[in-house]
Amino acid sequence: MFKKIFAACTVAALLAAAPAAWSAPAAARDNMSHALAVTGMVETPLILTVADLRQLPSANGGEIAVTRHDGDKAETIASYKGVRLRDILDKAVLDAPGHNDVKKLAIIATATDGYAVVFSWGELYNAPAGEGVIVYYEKNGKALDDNDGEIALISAKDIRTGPRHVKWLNGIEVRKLVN
Ligand SMILES: Nc1nc2c(c(=O)[nH]1)N[C@H]1C(S)=C(S)[C@@H](COP(=O)(O)O)O[C@H]1N2
Ligand SMILES: [Mo]
Repeated sequence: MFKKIFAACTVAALLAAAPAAWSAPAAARDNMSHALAVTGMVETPLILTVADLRQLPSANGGEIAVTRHDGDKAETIASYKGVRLRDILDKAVLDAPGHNDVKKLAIIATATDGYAVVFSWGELYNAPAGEGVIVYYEKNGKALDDNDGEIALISAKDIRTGPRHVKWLNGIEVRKLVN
């Protein structure tokens, strides 16, 4: 089930990458994300593990190329399975009581290595892009490995899908940019 954030130590314990018992050669291993924290302007902050994400309505995607900003192809994903970012935000309930509050919200997706990308309420809820913004936990029919796991995000309708492809996703922060 979904847990509210009651103690900072719980957050720290869940989000910290577990130290490898033996010296890991791959840097990617240390970046593994074990949970997704939904924080900021939400009524119910959440910490979601892959097991929690599996309980939300799933959104699946077919073949997609991950292209870098210069057009080079980083990888081709055959299929992926996850949850629409919108559905996660709806679970947490946006804290925006005023008629115009939602329009001032930025939604920031962060990763364990410090990478971060920005979305707006407008594009997630009121533009074609929102349909394709998916937090995923399976790629090509399998759980995500060290290279981008356990949780990642893709914005499938972006022109170049690389920049907002977030590997090792561990945070969704909702921030009100304007008072
Ligand atoms: N966590 C994280 N995700 C990331 C990045 C990163 O540095 N950290 N780089 C992004 C960029 S700029 C691109 S183009 C794609 C593909 O990058 P790659 O070539 O390193 O796989 O991953 C994206 N996701
Ligand atoms: Mo990139």
